[in-house]
Amino acid sequence: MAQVLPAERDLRRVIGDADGAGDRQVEGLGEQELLEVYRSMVQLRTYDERSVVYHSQGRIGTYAIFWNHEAMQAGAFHALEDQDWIFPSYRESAIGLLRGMPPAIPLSWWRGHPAGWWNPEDYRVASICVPIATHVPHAAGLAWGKKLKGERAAAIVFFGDGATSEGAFHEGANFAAVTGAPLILFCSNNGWAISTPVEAQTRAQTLADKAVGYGMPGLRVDGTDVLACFEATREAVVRARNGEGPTMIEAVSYRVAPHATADDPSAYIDLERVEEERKRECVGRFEGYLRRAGIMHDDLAASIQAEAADAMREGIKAAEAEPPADVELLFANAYVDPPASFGSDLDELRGTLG
Ligand SMILES: Cc1ncc(C[n+]2csc(CCOP(=O)(O)OP(=O)(O)O)c2C)c(N)n1
Ligand SMILES: [Mg+2]
Repeated sequence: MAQVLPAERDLRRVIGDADGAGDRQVEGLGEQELLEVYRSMVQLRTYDERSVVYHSQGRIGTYAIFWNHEAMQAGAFHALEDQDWIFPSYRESAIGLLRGMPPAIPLSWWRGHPAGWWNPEDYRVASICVPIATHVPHAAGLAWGKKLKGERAAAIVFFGDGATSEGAFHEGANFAAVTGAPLILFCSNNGWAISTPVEAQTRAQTLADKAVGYGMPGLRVDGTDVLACFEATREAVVRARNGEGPTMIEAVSYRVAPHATADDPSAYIDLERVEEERKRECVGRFEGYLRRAGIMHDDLAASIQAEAADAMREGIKAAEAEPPADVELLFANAYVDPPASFGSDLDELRGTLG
C-alpha cells in the first residue's frame, strides 16, 4: 500500500502579492484559459452581489453570500472536465452557472420556486445541499459508481470548515478512501461556521490533517488565490483519474460577509480583520496578477463585467417571469396514496392564500 505522507501545512500560493515571492505561472494555463477563469470569477461575483440586492428588495428569501469564495469555486471548477460531477453546498449555489445553467435557476431556488430545481444529469451538478456535510457520502457514492463502471469521470464535493465536524463528512471521506473513489473533497475553510470559529471546531492543527486519518493526501492552499485552488484541484483530479483515490483540499480564507443575509456578524467577528481581508479579496487579486502579466486592461475588464451584468439582468427577468407555483405542489408526490384529508387541506390553504 502506498504511504500517505502527513498533510501539507503550508499554504500553497501562485499569486505572489501576499508573501513577496512573486507571481508564478501555472503550467497549461495560457492567456485564453486565464481569461476564462477570470470570466468565471466575475460571473460568480456579479451573481452574488446582485443576489444580495435582490434579497434586500424582498425578492428572494434568505441568501448565503459567497463574496470572496469565488477563487475557490472558479479555481476548482476549471480543473474539472465536463463529465465530472459537482456536489455544491448552499455556499456554491451558483456554481452551475459555470456549466451553462441559466441564472434564473439558482435565483428561483432561493425564491423557493420549483423552477429552481434541475435534473442533475443535465449539468452534472447535484442539488444544492443545505444540511451540513450530508452530500459528502452522496458524492463518494457517485464517484465510486463511476469507478465501478469504468468511466473517466470524477466528482468534487464542496463543504465548509464546520462540515468537518459532522458524522456524514467522516463517513463520506472514509468510504471514498476505502473504495478508492475518484473524489475531491474541497473544504472551503472560511474560518467560521456561522458564529463558531474554526479554533472551537477542532483540535487538529489544520483541517487537511484530517485527510491522513482516512489514508488520503491532504493539501492546503490559499483560498483567495484562484490559481493555487486550480493547481491543487488539478493535482487531485489527476490522482482520481489515475485510480489513486480521493484527495482532500483545505482552501483557507476568512469570511468577510455575513454567514447569510439573516446574520449580523458584528456580534462575534473581528471587524478589523474583515476590513483587512476585504482589501485583498480574490477577484481583485487575480485581476492584479493578470494586469502584471499584461493580459488584463481596463477595457477588457469592463467588457467582461458588463457581459456578466447583462446575463444577470436577464436571469432576474426570467426568474420573475415564472408564474407563481401552484400550492398543490406542497401535497403532490408526498404519498403514493394521499390521505383523504389532503383534498380539504388544500382547499383550506387556497382559501387562506386567497
Ligand atoms: C446537519 C446540519 N446541522 C446544522 C445546520 C445549521 N447550519 C447551517 S450553516 C451552518 C454552519 C456551517 O459552517 P461551515 O461548514 O463552515 O460552512 P460555511 O457556512 O462557513 O460555508 C450550520 C451549523 C445545518 N444546516 N445542517
Ligand atoms: Mg465556514
